[in-house]
Amino acid sequence: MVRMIDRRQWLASAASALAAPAQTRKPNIIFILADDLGYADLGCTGDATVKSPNIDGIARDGVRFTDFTVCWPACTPSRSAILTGRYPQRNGLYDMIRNNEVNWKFQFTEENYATSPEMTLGLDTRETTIGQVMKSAGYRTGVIGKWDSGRARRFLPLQRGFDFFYGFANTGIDYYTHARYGVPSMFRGNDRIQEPGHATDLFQREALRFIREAGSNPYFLYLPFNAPHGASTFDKSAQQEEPKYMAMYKDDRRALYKAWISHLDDAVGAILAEVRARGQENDTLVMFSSDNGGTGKKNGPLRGGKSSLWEGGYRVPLLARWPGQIPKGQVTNEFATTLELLPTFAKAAGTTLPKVKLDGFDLMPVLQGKAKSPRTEMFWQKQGDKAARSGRWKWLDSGGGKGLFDLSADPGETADLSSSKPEVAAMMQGKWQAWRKEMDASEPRGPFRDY
Ligand SMILES: [Ca+2]
Repeated sequence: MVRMIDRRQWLASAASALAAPAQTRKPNIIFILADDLGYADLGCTGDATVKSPNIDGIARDGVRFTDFTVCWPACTPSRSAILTGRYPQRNGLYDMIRNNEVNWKFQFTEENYATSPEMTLGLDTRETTIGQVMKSAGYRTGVIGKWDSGRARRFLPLQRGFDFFYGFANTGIDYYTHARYGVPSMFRGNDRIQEPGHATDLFQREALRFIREAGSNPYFLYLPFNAPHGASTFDKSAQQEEPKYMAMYKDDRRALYKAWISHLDDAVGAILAEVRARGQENDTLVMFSSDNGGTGKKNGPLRGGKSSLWEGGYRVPLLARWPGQIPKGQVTNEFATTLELLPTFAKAAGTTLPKVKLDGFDLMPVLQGKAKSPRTEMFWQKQGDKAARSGRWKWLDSGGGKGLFDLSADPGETADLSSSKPEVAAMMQGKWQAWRKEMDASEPRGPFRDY
């Protein structure tokens, strides 16, 4: 008797063979974040005196954005948006976790640090982090470097969706002592540790360890280096960089800053080499950015720097590389923000998004040069300072200046058009107020809003 093939079964298997030609491996994702690296302070973004060949290589092998912004012009809130995919004003961490006493050269003891804001404040535990999203997709997840989202145990990475944490939880340390104004601040997992070494070298070592330990499991590595941020120490004469990096910038007014960048670049090179040596290059999406603009009154062609809502305060480099997926050597002026990172990573991992209001979208088609960015608008608030972007228009109302600017013609924000185009200025102010209303209507989150 001839065995009849079940036709429905045959059709189903033929269809699935067509629909899924090969079970593609979930990509590893390494997101490298520099701290206070300015828009134009890499070789590939315009400063030929800065030696950053490995970071430049990410751009050469992939795509570089010229119009990419963070959500806040300084550390903590900028990172909260990366971790949650939500505006800082929505996730609740919309100002710094930073003890004011440090401004007065206050030397902390363990006892008075324990009850200070740097110890007690953190990203609201009701927020879903990118670590939770990637872990639920089967990824091994790690944070190496500057967490800056809460120092009490319930706020530390191991309690926030990450399998691995090596780094510090507050907003800055000394590169060698790893203390923050007298308080030892380096962690492995939930435990504070003290060991010798330059922070950049230690973070490199731990990144290599994390990659090796992941084995064949897909991994998500969030790698926020503290370089090239200034050292958080009162002893301004204390050494903060290795002589070999300082020697690269003899007689340069910004020698230490540039030495920090070149040291960071070597660490990036070692990590990329490890990925290559393990045969993971084509299975790994590598992205690089900065948490806010560089310090100073200008950032290359951009006006303003860290802490300001001029473009120089929040426009940063974004580089992305994924061989075979992202074409080489692209430079794009498509507009995008860090709000796009969580949806992009989740989509690349093939997982679903958390069931909360997210403020970004999957950026991959833009990274691949296949699509225009859907982002046309963006809003910022830092205390009383407000800014809005819509298309080419930038509106700003801040203690450091105000006006309306056409970024397509005037990226340096030199010509205030608010009196010649009052209707546009009014429209932009209205958009900002509507956004603020939406933030006020969202469910309150700590630590600053009443919840
Ligand atoms: Ca920063």
